[in-house]
Amino acid sequence: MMALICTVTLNPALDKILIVDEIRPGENNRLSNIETDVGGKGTHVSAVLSDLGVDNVATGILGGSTGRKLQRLLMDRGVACDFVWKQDYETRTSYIVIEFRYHRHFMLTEKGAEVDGETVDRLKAKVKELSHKCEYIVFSGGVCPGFDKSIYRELIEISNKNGVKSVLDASGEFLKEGIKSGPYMIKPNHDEFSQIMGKNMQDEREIAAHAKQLLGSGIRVVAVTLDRRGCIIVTKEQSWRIYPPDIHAVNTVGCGDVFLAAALKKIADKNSLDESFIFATALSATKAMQIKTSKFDLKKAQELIKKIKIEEWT
Ligand code: TA6
Repeated sequence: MMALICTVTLNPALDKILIVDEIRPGENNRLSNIETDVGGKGTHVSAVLSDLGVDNVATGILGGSTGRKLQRLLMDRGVACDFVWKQDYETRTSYIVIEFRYHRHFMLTEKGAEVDGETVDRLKAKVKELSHKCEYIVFSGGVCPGFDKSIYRELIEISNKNGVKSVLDASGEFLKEGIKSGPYMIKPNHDEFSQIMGKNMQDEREIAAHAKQLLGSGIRVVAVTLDRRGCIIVTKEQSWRIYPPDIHAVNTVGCGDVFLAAALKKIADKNSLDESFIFATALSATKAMQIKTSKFDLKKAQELIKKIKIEEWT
């Protein structure tokens, strides 16, 4: 099978969204509703890609009944699943608490069960196999215990050898190491970017200038997301500052994954980078208006596109 995009999630999750009116310490806080959704970044990107009509395949490590539930949710969304299954292993659950009254939400994530060397090797072999069959490969999300900090670097090296364009969305040491092998695109948020640069930059022009320095190492696109303030996109030839529309956010968990999936869809369809990231900004804004972590509103995004401001920076 030939898929346009492959996603790799080293520590997938099932998202449980717990909705409560108000959290009162020391009291019995009764939930008004519980929703379940695909979680765990790369898997999340896959679900969004499928909803956008993009043929894609998801891999990573899964196990146990939570793993089976997650795979079911992905398949129901139209994602082709080709996971490495591990015995005596349970895929983790992520909890997102939405406190309605104060428009606040909290994400609580498990660190995930430990993987062994044999599973890591099977995963590397799977990435090698899939990287022959797709155009883009997305490595996204946190890593469970048992992986070396060089894992993304190694997986990107495997992908680069097979000529597939890799995209990295990770943090800390894993991101720092990963960028050494020159992925096509990285999408750090402001905190992650500060971590890799070893400096907390507030000035947006300074962020763009530092992002440009990363381009020398084989990276073609750096997309720094600034939460509710939009994003900065840097390439060798051009840079842009994109400002999002004003919206009423109920749950911003998952916005980064919708942003990445939307941008990739447009890039893969050969749209220009500025157009691709404007669409990504609009679609992720519509995600923030939904309770579920991987839902968005395509029709609303078309309206919001008109409200997005973009500046070209030299
Ligand atoms: O970006 C949102 C999300 O994908 C949630 O759905 C949640 O499961 C979490 O991130 C996992 O992030 P992590 O960095 O722990 O892999």
